[in-house]
Amino acid sequence: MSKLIITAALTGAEATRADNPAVPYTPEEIAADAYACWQAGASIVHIHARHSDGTPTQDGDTYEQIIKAIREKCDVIIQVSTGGAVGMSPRERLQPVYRGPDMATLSTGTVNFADDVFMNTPTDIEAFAKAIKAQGVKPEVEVFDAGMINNALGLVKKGLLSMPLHFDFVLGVPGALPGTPESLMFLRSQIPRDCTWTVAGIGRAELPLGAMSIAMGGHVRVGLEDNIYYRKGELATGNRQLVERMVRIARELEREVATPEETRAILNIGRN
Ligand code: KMH
Ligand code: ZN
Repeated sequence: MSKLIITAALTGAEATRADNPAVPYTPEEIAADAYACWQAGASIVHIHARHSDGTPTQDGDTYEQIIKAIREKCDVIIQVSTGGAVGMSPRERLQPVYRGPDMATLSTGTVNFADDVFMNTPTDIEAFAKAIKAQGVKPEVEVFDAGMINNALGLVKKGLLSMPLHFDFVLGVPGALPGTPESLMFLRSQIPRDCTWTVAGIGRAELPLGAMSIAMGGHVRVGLEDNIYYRKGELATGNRQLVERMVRIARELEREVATPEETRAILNIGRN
């Protein structure tokens, strides 16, 4: 097994401080959390931006501030969201790709998202893949439903994505694949063997699916974007606490945690 890549999904677009007061909003708060998670063992941070009132934004200048503030502190790998928030236009969503991140997410299908629809038309997916490739940014394919794997492999055939792909199985979004071991086993069975994968369990699925992935040789994503609780009825004190728990589980399972440099080698970052 390779060393374990831990991604910290710091902010997201959905959870607010009314849900958990530790959700970071400003570039300074996001950078401070990125640094704390890097110190704890995360080698990638997945970034969304917010206005100071907490509403989500894909504004390029705000992302640039976040990226600069993080890079001043540490060498953690910076992955920007191109998902943004439900209802944003594709043009709006793509802005951070042009601000010098190491990685960017690419959702390869449309999916129900609680009471909303997270729209990703075939035309838009291709445009996103082209932009990510043109910027020399490493894509992470976000899989909320099984058909999204085939859609990504179709983009490889068209020359818009390069193998080996790196997948993120996002499991437990209401309206999408449930956060169960069966979902994870199935998705893992559907990707080519040389591809890498991580799992983002939503809500209460974060802990069991993370532990399962560590044992299976996958990678793991945790953070307040996906889950605001430490355990049932107890809010997480912050992103760092969720990363620290995964590091402890990895140690118990005798899986070493990758540094950012090791993660760059595992994911071929900078070679796309
Ligand atoms: N906020 C979700 C609608 C991503 O970051 O690429 C989409 C999302 C995926 O979070
Ligand atoms: Zn996200």
